[in-house]
Amino acid sequence: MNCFSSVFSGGNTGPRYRLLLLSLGLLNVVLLISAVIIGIKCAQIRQNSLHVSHPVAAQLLNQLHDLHNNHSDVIMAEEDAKRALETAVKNHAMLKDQLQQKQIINDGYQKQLEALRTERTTLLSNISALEMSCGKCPPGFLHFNTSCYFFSYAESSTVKKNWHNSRTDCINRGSDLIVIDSPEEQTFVGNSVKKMVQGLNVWQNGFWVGLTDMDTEDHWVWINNVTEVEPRYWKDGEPNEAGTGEDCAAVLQSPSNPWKSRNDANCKRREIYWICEKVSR
Ligand SMILES: [Ca+2]
Ligand SMILES: [Ca+2]
Ligand SMILES: [Ca+2]
Repeated sequence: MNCFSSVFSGGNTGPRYRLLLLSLGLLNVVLLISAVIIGIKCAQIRQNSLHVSHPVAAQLLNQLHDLHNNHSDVIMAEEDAKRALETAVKNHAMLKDQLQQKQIINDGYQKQLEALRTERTTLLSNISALEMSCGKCPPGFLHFNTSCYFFSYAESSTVKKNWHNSRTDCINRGSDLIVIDSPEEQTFVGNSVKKMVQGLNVWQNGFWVGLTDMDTEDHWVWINNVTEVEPRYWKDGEPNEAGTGEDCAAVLQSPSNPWKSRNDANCKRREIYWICEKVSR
């Protein structure tokens, strides 16, 4: 039998009931006191906790604030760095363009310099040639070895004559039509003709020389009565005595083979340039 059954059972219930009520009252008092004490302790603990956590939170807030400020500074610094980089890239591109422009200008100067050097070399060569030939040939004549030469093309590219009138012009200049009597002279004439009429029609821009077969067909004699026995100077297929007869010789441009430069042409009908020769002083 438990306490409650013993309390409510039997006839002697008055003192037991009062004892029970007293016990419950004491228990309530004890519980109340305990609750009050616990409440006071909790309040104290809470208050202490607040006293402890408040400075830490403030410190954390300060640090957070500092971090926020630092983050803003970093962002601003990053933006400044971006702008500086963009400016540097633009400056680099501009400098690159300027460098390329200066390179182009420099290349142009280099080419002009090379051209001037070449021209200087040519002028020095011409001066040397002029010094060597100075006083040795009349005006309009070129000096080579022991002779002076007049190329009519150098005086006029529009005046052309037949063989007879060409020889007359040479005689009027105190000379005669050229007599080519050495390989060196052949080379000199070939190179000179090439310089003057290269690119023009070959057959219509030749130069009369003092060589004919007027007296005996196919017996070629220079105007100084020396017979030409060298066949290698004729162009391929020449002399061919074409058409109404061809008894006078001319030198034509022959870039591919300077030795094969001669052609026989009609002395009276063909009008071309001519070359005079006279002994130098
Ligand atoms: Ca000669
Ligand atoms: Ca002939
Ligand atoms: Ca011919």
